[in-house]
Amino acid sequence: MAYRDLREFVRKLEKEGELKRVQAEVDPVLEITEVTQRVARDAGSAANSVGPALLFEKPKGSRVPLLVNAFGSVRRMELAFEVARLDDVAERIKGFLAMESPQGLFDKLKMLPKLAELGSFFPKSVKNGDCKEVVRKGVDVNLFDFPILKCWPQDGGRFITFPLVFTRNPETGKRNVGMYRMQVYDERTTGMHWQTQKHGAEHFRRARAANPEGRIAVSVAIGADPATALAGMLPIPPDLDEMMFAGFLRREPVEMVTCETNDLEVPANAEIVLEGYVNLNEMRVEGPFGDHTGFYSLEGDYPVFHVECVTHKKDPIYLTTVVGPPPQEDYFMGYAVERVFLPVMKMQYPEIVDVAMPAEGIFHNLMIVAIRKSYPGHARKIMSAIWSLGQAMFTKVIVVVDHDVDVHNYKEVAWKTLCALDPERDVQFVFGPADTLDHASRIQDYGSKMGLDATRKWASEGFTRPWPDEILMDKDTKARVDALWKALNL
Ligand SMILES: Cc1cc2nc3c(=O)[nH]c(=O)nc-3n(C[C@H](O)[C@H](O)[C@H](O)COP(=O)(O)O)c2cc1C
Ligand SMILES: [Mn+2]
Repeated sequence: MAYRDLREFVRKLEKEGELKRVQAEVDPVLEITEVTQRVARDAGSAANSVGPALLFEKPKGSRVPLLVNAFGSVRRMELAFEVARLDDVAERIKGFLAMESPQGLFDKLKMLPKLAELGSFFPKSVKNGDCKEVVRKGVDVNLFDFPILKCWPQDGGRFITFPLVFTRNPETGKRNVGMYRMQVYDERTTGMHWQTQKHGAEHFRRARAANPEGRIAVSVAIGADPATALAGMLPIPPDLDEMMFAGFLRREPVEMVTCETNDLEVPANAEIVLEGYVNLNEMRVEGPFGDHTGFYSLEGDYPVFHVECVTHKKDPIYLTTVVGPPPQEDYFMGYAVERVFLPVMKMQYPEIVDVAMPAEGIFHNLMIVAIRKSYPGHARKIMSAIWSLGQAMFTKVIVVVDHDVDVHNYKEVAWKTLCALDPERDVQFVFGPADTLDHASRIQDYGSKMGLDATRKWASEGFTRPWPDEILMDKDTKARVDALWKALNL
């Protein structure tokens, strides 16, 4: 059974010893970040041994409790998706990808249950939802009712960090949901941090091209059942509905309810919903914001979201996250994405054996890819493939290694990569889109990338010297020493 809503997930986390309640009053301005840093980060960076989720019951200045670090470990991501291992989600995706076009009647019959299952993930419209237990409109709207964090000292203000931003493609009418931070300017206005390559930004651009003086409806849900809450950050293709994907993840359709003041739909189980619009001719300075790079992202001009109506549960929980020096909570979200989408990558590029995005590479700065190399130039072909694959386009450095390198063992990767390189020969530079948060690129959103071909070089690639074997002890000697081992008394 899928989680009904966020609070059911909170109860689950508590039962599993994955959540602590904080009863003392703590200020959402900086203090909650500092507490979260001490709990979540001092527990060490080992993937499975980080601190618990925190439910702040008395954020200073608000009556709404605040949940942070809810997804800050591999275990909690597994609980969120209700699987024993993240690979189980990948296996399910693989099952669907393996559905080849049916050849005959028998094949068609075999596919029916899967197709029915697929159909059952589509979002379902419902008449009413808990998210509307309280409705406030116009001057009764006050974002400061909620314990919105100011995360870091130089932040430009308070930021909503875990929103689901709903818009419709003005041309196709298709829904998009993205997680884009929102800087609170006043009681009823926020920024809308649509980075230029993201789907929300595309909706904005298309609407503006059609009618520069118009506006676009936007609704924002904060806090929902875990699969739905996480769906906003999934790097899936444009016009593929994130709510459908959430339904797939939770194995139950997401129930959607129409907003009070615009025609967008939002998850009925949302804790809090902000309804409003973005003017297509209005931009405002957004930032700085202490970002997941571990540095402040600089000020920039972004669209402005006007909130006309707030709806929420009677006793809502405010879901948020803190980004900052890696690893933070978002590392575990990214790690789950890496695991879950690996089969999709492999389907398109079967030569890919495994990929890793180390926390220190903050997703887009470093991807290590192991391939089964089959032909000359294969490593460079994979680099090009990754640079053209959805949001992997942002990858600043790609390291391609042979299939026998464990990409998750960074020591092995560093050692074997450095040994395999003839730098002038094996480094590939290209230009292309850069992540908006990359502060080193000469121009925002555009910069260079580097690929390292750290595979064994072949004669067919112009390498005529012999390539040495890796040093490994032979089996027989190992067996003899195993037999001797006790007697050696070491
Ligand atoms: C905690 C967190 C905060 C994020 N903030 C932003 C943001 O402010 N702007 C942005 O464009 N993307 C942000 N992202 C990344 C997007 O959510 C992600 O790229 C997503 O796939 C965008 O959805 P879209 O592909 O439908 O545009 C954030 C991701 C996380 C996990
Ligand atoms: Mn999207």
